[in-house]
Amino acid sequence: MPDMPAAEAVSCRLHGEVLLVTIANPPVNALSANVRRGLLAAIDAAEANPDVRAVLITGAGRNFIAGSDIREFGQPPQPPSLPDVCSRIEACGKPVAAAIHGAALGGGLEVALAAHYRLAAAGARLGLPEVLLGLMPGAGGTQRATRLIGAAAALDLMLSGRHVDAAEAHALGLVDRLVDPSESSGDIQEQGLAYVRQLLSAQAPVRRTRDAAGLADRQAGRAAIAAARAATGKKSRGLFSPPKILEAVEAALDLPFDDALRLERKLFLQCMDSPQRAGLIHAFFAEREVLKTPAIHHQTRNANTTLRAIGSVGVVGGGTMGAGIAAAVLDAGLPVTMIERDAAALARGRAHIETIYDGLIAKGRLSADGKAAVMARFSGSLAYDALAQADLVIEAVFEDMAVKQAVFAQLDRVCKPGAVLATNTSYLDIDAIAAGVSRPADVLGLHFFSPANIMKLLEIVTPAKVAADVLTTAFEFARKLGKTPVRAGVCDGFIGNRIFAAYRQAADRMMEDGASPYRIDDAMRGFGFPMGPFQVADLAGGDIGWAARKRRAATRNLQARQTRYVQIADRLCERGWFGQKTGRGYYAYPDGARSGAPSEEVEAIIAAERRRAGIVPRSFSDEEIVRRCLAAMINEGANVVHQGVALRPLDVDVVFLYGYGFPRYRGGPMKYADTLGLPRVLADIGEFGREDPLFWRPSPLLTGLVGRGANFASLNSRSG
Ligand code: T1G
Repeated sequence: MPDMPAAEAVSCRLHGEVLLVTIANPPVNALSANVRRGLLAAIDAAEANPDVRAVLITGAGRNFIAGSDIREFGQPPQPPSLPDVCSRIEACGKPVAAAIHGAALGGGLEVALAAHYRLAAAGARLGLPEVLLGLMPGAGGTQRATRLIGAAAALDLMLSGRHVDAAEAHALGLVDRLVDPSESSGDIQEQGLAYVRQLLSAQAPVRRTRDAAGLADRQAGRAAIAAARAATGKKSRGLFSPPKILEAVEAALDLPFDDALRLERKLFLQCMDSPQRAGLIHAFFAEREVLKTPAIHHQTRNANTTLRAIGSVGVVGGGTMGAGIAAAVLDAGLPVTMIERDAAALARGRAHIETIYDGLIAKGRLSADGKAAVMARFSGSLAYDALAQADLVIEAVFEDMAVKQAVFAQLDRVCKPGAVLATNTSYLDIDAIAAGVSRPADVLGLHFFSPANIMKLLEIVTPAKVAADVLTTAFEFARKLGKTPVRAGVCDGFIGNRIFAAYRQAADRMMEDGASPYRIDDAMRGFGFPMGPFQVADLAGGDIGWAARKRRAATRNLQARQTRYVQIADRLCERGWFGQKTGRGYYAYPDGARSGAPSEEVEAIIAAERRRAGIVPRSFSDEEIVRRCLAAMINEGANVVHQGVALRPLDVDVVFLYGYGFPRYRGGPMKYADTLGLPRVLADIGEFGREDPLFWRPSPLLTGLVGRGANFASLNSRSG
C-alpha cells in the first residue's frame, strides 16, 4: 500500500474552536512518513490559528493508529521522526486530546500519550506490543507510560505486548474518560468533540504527560523493575529487546525526562539493528500473507471463487487426532458427528473429547454448563449414513493407505454432492486417495498437528484435481477454527514433515558419527527450539516413524538404498522403547515423568551401532551441530519450494514457526538462511557433502539463487 500524500493522510477541520485532526491511512492508520508530516503540520497550524483553542486527534476507519508503519523498518529513515512528532504534540500550547477507537498500539498509543487528554470508546485496544516485533517503544512510550501509570503497569504492557481494553486502560490511568455507548450517540469524532468542549468549558489546562506523577513511589518502581528483570530472565530467554525496555524504564526513575528520552532512542535503534527485529517482522507479515487463499497452482488465482457452506462436520476416527480435530471444530461452534468402527472405540473417542473439556474446567477456563453446551453439539455413530448431510468430513483413521481408501469409498457412497472430503494423513499420497472416489475434485488434505485443538498450524494439501472452491472453502474453514493455514502440495510429508525428516536425518548421522543425542538436543535448545529432535521423537512416539520407515523400506529405490541409513532408532523401537508413551525412548521417563533423563543404556546401544557400522566416533561442537541441522532444514526447504510443494519460502517459515517450535525471533528456517547469507549455507552443504554427497546434495533453487546473488526473500513477493 503506497503511502498516502500528507494532505490526504492527515486532514484538519475546524469545529467551532476545536481543530479536528483525522488520520486516514488505510488499512490501520499506520504512522507513515506522510502521516507524521501531516500531524506535525496540524499542530503547527493549530498553534498559529487564533481561532483554535484546542486540538482533537482521531483516526478514520476501524482504528485510531496501529503504530509506526512496520513496512518502513529497515528502510532509510524519513523525517520527521516519531519522537519529534510526539514531543511537538506534547509541547503544544493548547490542549490536545486523543479520541481512541479500535487499535491504539505502539507508536499509536505513544501519540495518544503525548496528547494532554485521552478518551476511549468501548472496543478500543491499547498497548505497547513492540516487543513482539523485536523492538521497544521508541517515541517516548517507555517514559510517558511509566510516568502516567507507574513502572509495574508500564512494564507489564511493554514486556508482555498484550492489548488492554478500554475499561482496563481507564482503570490503569492510560485514558481519562470512557465513552459509554449507552449514554451517547454519534461516532468517535462526535464523542471526542463533545469531550474537548467539556474540557474547554472546564478551563482544563495543558497537561503534559512528562510531568505526570507515576514515579512518585520510586521504591515501588525499583521493586517492579527488579521483579520484571527476574521474570524476563526466565521467560524471554535469548530475546534482545526486553532488557532494553527494562533499562529505559530504569532511566525513567534515574534521569531527567529529556535525557531518558534520548537513552530510549539509543536503545530503540539498537533493537532496530538486531536481527531479531527482522525475524519477528518477517513472521508478522508472513503469518498474514499465508491467510490469503492462494492459487491451487501458481498460474490460477482464485479471485472470484465461491465458498461452500460449512455448517456441519463429520470426523471419522476417535483416536488422538480425531478427538483433537473434533474438539477444534466444536470450539468453533460447529456440530460434529464422529464415526467409529465399534461402540468401544466410539466411547473412547467421546471420552477423549470430554477429557479435553474436563481439563479446561479444572483450569477454570470453562464451566460445567459450558462443557455441556459444547458436548450437546457432538454426536457419534457406527454408521457412515450418519454423515449423509455433512458439509465437510475429515478422515483421521490409522495411517495406512488401504484403510484410508476404504473410508473414502464409504464417504463417496454416503456423502451428499458438494460435501468436502478431507484426509488428515501426515504422509500418504492424497492423489491416490482422491483417485479412489468418483468426485476427486472434492478431496483435499487437512493436516492438523497434535494436539489438534491447540496447535494453530493447518497444512491444506492440494491434490492435482481439487476444485478451486474446495480450496477457498478450506481456507475459510481454517480461519473459522482460528488456525493458520498453509497451502501445501502433495509429496511424502508435505512441507513440515518432509523438512523435519531431513533435519532428523542430519541429527541421526551426527549421533552415529559421535555426538550424543542429548548434546544435539542441548545445542538445538540453545538455538531457540523448545525441544531438540530426540525429545520431539520421544514425544511423538517412535512407533509412528518406525512404521513409516518400514513402509518406505518396501518401496526404497536404488538411490534411496544407496543413501546412508542410521539404524539406531530401529534398535530402540525393536525394544519397544517408543518414548514418553512407553516410559522410555532416547530418554528415560521414570514413573510417567514428562521430562526425560539421559540414558546410559541408549548411549551403549549407540556405541554398539557405531561399532557395527565401523564408525570411529568424533566430537561435534554445538556450533557444528546447529550448522548441520539448519543446513539440512534449509536445503530441503529449498527443494520443497523448488518443486512447488510450498508456494514461497515464507510458507515454509510459517509452517516451522507454527508447527515445529522454530524460534520466532529467527523468522523461520528460510528467513534464517537469508540472515546467514545463502552463499554461506551453500558452502556448509558443500563441506558436509564431501563426506555424504547423496544426502547433502544442494537444492537447485539454492545454487540458482546464489548464482544470481538473490535470496529467499526475493521469492516471497510472488503471489500465492
Ligand atoms: N504497519 C504496517 N502495516 C500494518 C501494521 C503496521 N503497524 N499493522 C497492520 N498492518 C497491516 C497488515 O500487515 C495487514 O496488511 C493489514 O494491516 C491488516 O492487519 C516507534 C516502533 C492492528 C491489531 O505491533 O497487531 O509502533 O495483509 O490483518 O486482524 O514505538 O494488525 O492486508 O496487506 O493484522 O484487524 C507497533 C501491529 C508497531 C500492531 C489489526 N504496532 N498490528 O489486526 O488486521 S512498532 C503493532 C496488529 C511501533 C514505535 C514502534 C494488527 C491490528 P495486509 P491485520 P487485524
